[in-house]
Amino acid sequence: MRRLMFGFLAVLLMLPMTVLSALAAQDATPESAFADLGLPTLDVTVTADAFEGIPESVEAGRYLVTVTALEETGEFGGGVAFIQPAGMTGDEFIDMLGEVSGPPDESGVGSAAATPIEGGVATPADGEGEMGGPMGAPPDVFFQSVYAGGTYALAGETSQTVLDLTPGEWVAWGDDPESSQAPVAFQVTGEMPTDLVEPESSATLTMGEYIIEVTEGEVTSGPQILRVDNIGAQPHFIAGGTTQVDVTGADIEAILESEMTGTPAAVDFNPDEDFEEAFYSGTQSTGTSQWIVADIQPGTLIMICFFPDIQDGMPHAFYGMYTIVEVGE
Ligand SMILES: [Cu+2]
Repeated sequence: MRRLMFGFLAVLLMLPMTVLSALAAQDATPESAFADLGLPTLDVTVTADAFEGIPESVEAGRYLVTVTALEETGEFGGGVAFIQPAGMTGDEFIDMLGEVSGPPDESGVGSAAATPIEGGVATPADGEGEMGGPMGAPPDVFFQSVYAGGTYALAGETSQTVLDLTPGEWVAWGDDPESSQAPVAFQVTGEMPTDLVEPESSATLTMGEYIIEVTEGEVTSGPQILRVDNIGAQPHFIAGGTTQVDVTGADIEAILESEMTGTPAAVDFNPDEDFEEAFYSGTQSTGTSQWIVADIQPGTLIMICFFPDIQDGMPHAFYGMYTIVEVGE
């Protein structure tokens, strides 16, 4: 269940390695649609345990972030996202992450859900929830911090996003307290430029409690730029992928419930086999926008958020934060 808690863990849930190895042959590298915008760039290489290319200091602005995940990131690849910790320095946040994730257990994942955070809101859950096990909300800082977004690439591939880095101290991290890359603190200096250019996008995805909606344009098949806005109060992200199975909301609810109970869902859709990744938009705070590149196969597009809820830590998907869109050829 812990793997439902944060960004990439959620992607792992939906992305079995069989699908990933099939994807590895595909070149989802975006057209250089962003290239003409004249944006400052941030090129980040994700290794097995580190982020390379994060400068100690950058000027505030709208950045074209290009993420390359080395082959050594393994079957799930790697990503980078940006968080401006609230009420603590970048280094303090990084120290806290070390405490939250703790030493890996035998299954290779950490022990976040089992570790109460002093002064935080992570409490032993109110007993066993309806869906099955205890799940306390993560510490306050995860809800109060500013999330600028981020992106994710499969091993050996590259992915791009355009996002805003505002003045202050930021941390580049894996959008997940348990990701294997060491987070990096860096400074963003100066003032936010007032003449920010807006990349052209084919559709706008709007996130809120607990919705993901196509509010402008249309999601089509093929490579495209999607604008992602968060108008909600809580942080949100979107994992998107297509399936050829005619999936309904009831199927998704059944699968989510089966994740909690361990009982297989009686549905035709098997996320372990029938799901092809389209994009991952790293966590964003309210009022932020980012422009991600998505390569979407025709079929049934499922977009879903697993950010833990501020009240009980339950992934937003359990509050209905997913949407299903048919994407034609
Ligand atoms: Cu959400």
